[in-house]
Amino acid sequence: MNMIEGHTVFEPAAGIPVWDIDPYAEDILLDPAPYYAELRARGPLVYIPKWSVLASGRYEETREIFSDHARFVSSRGVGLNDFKYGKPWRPPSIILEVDPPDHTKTRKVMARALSPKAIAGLKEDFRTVAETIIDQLIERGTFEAVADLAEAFPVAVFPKAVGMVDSDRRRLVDYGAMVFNALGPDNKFRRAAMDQAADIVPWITAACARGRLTTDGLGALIYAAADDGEVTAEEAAMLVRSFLSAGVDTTVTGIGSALWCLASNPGEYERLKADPALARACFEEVLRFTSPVHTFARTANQDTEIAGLGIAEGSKILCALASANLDPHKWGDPQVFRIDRKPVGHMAFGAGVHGCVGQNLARLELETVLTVLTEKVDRIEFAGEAVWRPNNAIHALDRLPLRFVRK
Ligand code: OVV
Repeated sequence: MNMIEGHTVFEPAAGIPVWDIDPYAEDILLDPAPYYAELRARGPLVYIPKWSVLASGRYEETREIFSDHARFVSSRGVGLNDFKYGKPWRPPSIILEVDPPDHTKTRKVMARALSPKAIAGLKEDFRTVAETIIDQLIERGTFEAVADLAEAFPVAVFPKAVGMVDSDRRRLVDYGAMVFNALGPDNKFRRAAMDQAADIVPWITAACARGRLTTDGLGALIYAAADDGEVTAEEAAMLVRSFLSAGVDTTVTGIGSALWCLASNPGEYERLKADPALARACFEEVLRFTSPVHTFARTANQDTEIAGLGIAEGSKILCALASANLDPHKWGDPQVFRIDRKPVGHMAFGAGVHGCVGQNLARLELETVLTVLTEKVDRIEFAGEAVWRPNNAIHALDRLPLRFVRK
């Protein structure tokens, strides 16, 4: 069989434009908006010969693909590699890289551990930590917001919420980057991330063991489901691994991007200060506008079609969630960051049965940070140039020099 990047090579059906581009090129990962605009303009689907994949960047079709877990499966991997043909770099996630009915069981256990009730208990601690960190940053005046706030806050609250005895900021952040870079081709970003696997993966695996978790955290809720026979003890460890895969880099990126949006749009920060109840809506708009997870793939599990265009079984489809979130047909003025837009239906958390199971926790983190900012910080100003960090699946800042002017 003719393979590329771990999946079968296929020819595009009639009517699908061929586009000679590499969506994983560094310049595109750093500044993807022009790529998204052209992707949407070329059609509902394009064929990219460089990696023999289809790509979807319009809102409607991207949503259709994501909403149909039977035709467009996750069990063959949500990156370029097709798990049907090759061994994945790590044992597949038993919630991300799986389809119903297997998915239904693990999703239920995770959804319970991340329920509004479970999350509500974290509120006070999140606020205390946010106040402490932000007070220190105000004292310092200028600081590097990726390390000093976007990473510092989740790494202070999230491992503790999970109940981790071992917490290692660098390894947790880099594991997230590894999981997301692994979804792309074997390019320099994936290789650089994978170089750290020998150090990080055993550490992550050990940290998920029941004996390395407190009895009162989210991790303990997962192991309680093992005691009840809903999942095995091995599956419980795998689900705790999913917390660490999906819960760190994503929220780090969300906080960094929120600060970048507000520093770039001081008028919107003024509106947030005037009405802090908009913190949650502001976060949803940050997600729509910046889409931390820019791309997830699906695999066609049968011959099918989208928008009348043929899709052969085994086709990998890059679903550019970030592009769907910037589609003018859906959003009217997508290039405008407006904290009261309330972008219902944005794709940043995905859609369908795989829609982000941790979104309530992500919202609590961001709502807390944004609320504390409005209480203490009068102005958020750039103190240098924002620099983005290329990643095959995440659109994140590398450095964000800021100044907080106290209220
Ligand atoms: C990158 C990512 C997102 C969601 C879930 C997981 C990973 C997982 O490992 O379960």
